[in-house]
Amino acid sequence: MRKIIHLDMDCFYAAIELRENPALRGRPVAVGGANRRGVVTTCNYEARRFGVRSAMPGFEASKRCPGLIFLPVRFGLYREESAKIRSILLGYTSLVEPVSLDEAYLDVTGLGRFAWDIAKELRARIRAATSLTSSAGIAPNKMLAKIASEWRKPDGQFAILPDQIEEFMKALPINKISGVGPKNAEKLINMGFRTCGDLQRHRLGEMIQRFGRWGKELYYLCRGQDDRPVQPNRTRKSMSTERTYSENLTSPEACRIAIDALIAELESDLKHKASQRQIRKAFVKLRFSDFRRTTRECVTPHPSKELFHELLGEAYARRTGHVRLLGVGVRFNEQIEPSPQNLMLL
Ligand code: TTP
Ligand code: MG
Repeated sequence: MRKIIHLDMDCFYAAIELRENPALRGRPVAVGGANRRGVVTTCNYEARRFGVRSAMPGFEASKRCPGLIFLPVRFGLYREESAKIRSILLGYTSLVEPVSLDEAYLDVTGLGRFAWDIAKELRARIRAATSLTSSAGIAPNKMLAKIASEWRKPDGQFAILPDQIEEFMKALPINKISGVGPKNAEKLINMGFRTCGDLQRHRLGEMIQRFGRWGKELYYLCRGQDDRPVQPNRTRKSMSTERTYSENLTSPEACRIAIDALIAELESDLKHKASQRQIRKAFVKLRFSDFRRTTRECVTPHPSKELFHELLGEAYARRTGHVRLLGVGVRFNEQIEPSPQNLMLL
């Protein structure tokens, strides 16, 4: 049985900005979203009380919360704080997997201490070093640890013990499962699945029949089973861009037009973030409105736009239907030495 901690900083960007501008404490504050087209990256609890949320356009946020104070985003500063936090975590174990600037998984199985105490201690250290509060979830796997870290937010921690999992999962709403976003959640609910307990009533074969390959993942996740390892210092194995469309793409032509924007984005990312890496394969990924997914890939050191179009054509021919997600990407050759930058995602 593993012991996993999921650590998540509270209102991360906003908390840093408030530390830097203490005069704003107690007032509703959003980071980002000040200009016409921008969105709020995050906000403090005072603003959340008015219904302001991450990814909300600025105009919507100020409608909901008239006195809202918008601050500019300062990624450099957030990265510095993130690096301090990361080094505190690495003081406990090298099995640290950063997920974003403010979030990481730790596998503390082998440390011979109560995970609860480790979480308490590392949160106190983070607070001492940065004056920022964080929350932690403790559980036998990543999915449950992440769910648990939200439970006592802000500045708290919660553990899900092995013998509580069965009971806990039965009542858990399906949108808490890893990989079930708002749209999939809505569809599942329309199909009569509201809780993980509802999903558990179906056998593995039925799940696969209904949801394709994803059905297999769901089968285990809805039972609270998740054996994904904590992956430290991960060097990128691949790079991709993908988009979920609010209106399904209903023809090969619509897919071709949409994929060009993704290819351009991928090219720019490759140039800026992976210019030294050798490409081994290119792939195209499709997800259909009925949950089916398909991927086509081929070996190539230099993927061209024409090649992606070809892969798209093949993928589309395999299963025709309404496409709700398109992705393009590349897989890299193994890298021998992980560079220091790889320690820090972003
Ligand atoms: P979260 O952990 O999702 O949010 P949070 O830390 O601000 O708040 P909470 O207390 O609920 O954990 O995301 C971490 C940071 O990532 C957040 O401070 C800003 C950034 N972010 C975005 O830029 N866009 C987004 O849509 C989200 C969700 C987060
Ligand atoms: Mg957070």
